[in-house]
Amino acid sequence: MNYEAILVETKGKVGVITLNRPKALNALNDQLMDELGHALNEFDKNEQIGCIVLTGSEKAFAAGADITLMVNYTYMDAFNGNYVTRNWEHIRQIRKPVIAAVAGYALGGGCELAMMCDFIIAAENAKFGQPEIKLATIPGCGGTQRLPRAISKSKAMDMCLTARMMDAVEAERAGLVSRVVPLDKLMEETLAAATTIAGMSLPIVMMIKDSVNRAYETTLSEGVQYERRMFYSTFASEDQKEGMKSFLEKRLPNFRNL
Ligand code: CO8
Repeated sequence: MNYEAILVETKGKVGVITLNRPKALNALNDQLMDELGHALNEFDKNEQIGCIVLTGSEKAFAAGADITLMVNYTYMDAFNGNYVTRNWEHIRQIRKPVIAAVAGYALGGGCELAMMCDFIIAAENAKFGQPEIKLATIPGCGGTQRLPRAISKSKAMDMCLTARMMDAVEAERAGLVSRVVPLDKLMEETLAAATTIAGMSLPIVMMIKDSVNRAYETTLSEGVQYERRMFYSTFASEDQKEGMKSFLEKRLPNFRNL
C-alpha cells in the first residue's frame, strides 16, 4: 500500500507512524484511517518490530475527525460505516504496544485516537480536548467512555460539556498521560521507551498489554484470575527461563520470543 496521509519508518525494532496531513492539522479522514490501520497491522505482523509509536506534528497530533467531510453526512452514511469510524475498533486488536507521542492539539477523534494507544507521552505544548459539543455532535470513538476511566467522571464531564482543552501538566496530573517531556525531546524520549519495550520478550510484552487491558473490561476478581493464569503461562516460555537465569548469572538476557 502506498501511504500518503501517514509516514512510516522503522527505528531499530520500533515502528514509527507519523500522521501527515499538515494543512488540516492531521484531521482524520477515511484515507488516513485506512492507511493507519494497514500500517499498524503490518507492524503487528512484522517479527522484527517489538513496539509501535504513533505521532503527529509539533503543532497537532490530530485536530479531530475531518469536519469538511462530516458536515454533510447523513445518519445512514455514518451508520453504514462509510465514515472514519470504520477501521476504528481494529486498532484495539493490535497486540504489540502502541505508544502515542503527542505534541500540540489532540482534539476530538485525535484525543480518542491517543487514548486508543497503550500509553501517551506528551510534549509540554500538548493540548487535549473533546470539543465536539461546539459542533453540535458528541465524541464518537470512545471519548465519553475512555475519558471518565482515564481522568474521572468529573473531569470528563467538564471537558466534554465545556469543550475546554486540558494542557499537558493537567493531563499528567489527571492520569491521561504517563509523562510530559520538552517538545524537542518528545521523539527521543518516546523512542527510548519504545526501544526498551522492544528489547523485552515480545510474548511477555503482549501478555502484559492483554492483562492490563483486561482491567477495563471485567471485575477486579475476574481480572486478577485472568492475570494469574497469564502469570502461570509465562513459566511455559523459554524467555522466562532465560530472564531469570540471566539475572542469577549477572548478565544481560538474550530473549528469543519463545
Ligand atoms: N477537520 C478539518 N479541518 C480542520 C480540522 C478538522 N477537525 N481542524 C483544523 N482543520 C483545518 C482548518 O480548517 C484550517 O484549514 P484552512 O487553512 O484550509 O482554513 C487548518 O486546519 C488550520 O486550522 P486553523 O486555522 O483553525 O488553526 P488554528 O491554529 O487557528 O486552530 C484548532 C487550531 C484550535 C485545532 C482549530 O483548528 C480547531 O478548533 N479545529 C477543530 C477541532 C475540533 O472541533 N475537533 C473535533 C472534530 S469532531 C470529531 O473529532 C468527532 C470524532 C468522532 C469520531 C472520530 C473518528 C475518527
